[in-house]
Amino acid sequence: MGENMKFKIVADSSSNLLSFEGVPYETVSLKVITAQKEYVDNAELDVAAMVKDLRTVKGRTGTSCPNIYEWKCAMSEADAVFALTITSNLSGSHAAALQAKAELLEEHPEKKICVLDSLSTGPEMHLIIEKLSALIATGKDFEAIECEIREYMTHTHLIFCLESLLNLARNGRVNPVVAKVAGVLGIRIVGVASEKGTLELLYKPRGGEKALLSVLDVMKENGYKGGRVRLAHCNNEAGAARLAAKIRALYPHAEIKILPTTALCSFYAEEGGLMIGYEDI
Ligand code: X90
Repeated sequence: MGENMKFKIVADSSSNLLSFEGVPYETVSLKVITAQKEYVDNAELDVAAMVKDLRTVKGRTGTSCPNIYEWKCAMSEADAVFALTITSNLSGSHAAALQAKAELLEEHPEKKICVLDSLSTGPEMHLIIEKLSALIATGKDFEAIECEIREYMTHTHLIFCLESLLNLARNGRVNPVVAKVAGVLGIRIVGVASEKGTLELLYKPRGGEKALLSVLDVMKENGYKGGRVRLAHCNNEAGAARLAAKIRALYPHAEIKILPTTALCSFYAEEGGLMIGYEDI
């Protein structure tokens, strides 16, 4: 039974949650890499300084996911681990986590490890981590928690509203034809994480206000009923606050948390970018 087990949640840093209270929690870091520097997505990093550097950086820029060893270390000292990754369709993080699980189980067959593919990232992962923590707190056993979290994950969604697709396009994370049609720079894009865990571009709203309204429309169309919302922004506290106000105007009881993107999401969402995780329950 659950009582004597040491549980732990491990997530990659694309969740923007580098620490979490109440349950043993660790992040494994993705990295942002430029010709000059490597930025590790952890609590020591000055994200604002990185974002500033990125405005003027020359040459190729990219990212890398945590390796098998890093996942293994984070998973090692617990009896029961829930590991949550960015979508396996855009990053090698999930494959690395699965391999880490396989290697750890060979050494310690008694361990319980569940690797979850968020098919998303950022604030949708935030919701899943909070739910995992609540489930662990109930004292349920590992299998019951796994079953419930997988069910919960069918009720969470991600919308994004970006002002540039440049870094996504340059790094092959968005279909190049789609990126070309959308335009990459200076064009606002509203899209969602698709069922397959890829970027699906929906609208090119003219103006920031229209963009926020289409975010709200998409939320409603996808079944938002006033549940929890986690809103991550890259240097756009004002935009996040405006969106939160619009959500609250329609759903006064919505529990909304606003937080800044850390390194990985800041790189891809770019300045002004908003990422919205929400539940349809
Ligand atoms: O392994 C790596 O190097 C990381 C690659 C990450 C690629 C995509 C990150 C996107 C972050 C952009 C808006 C939300 C996209 C939702 C996709 C399902 C933020």
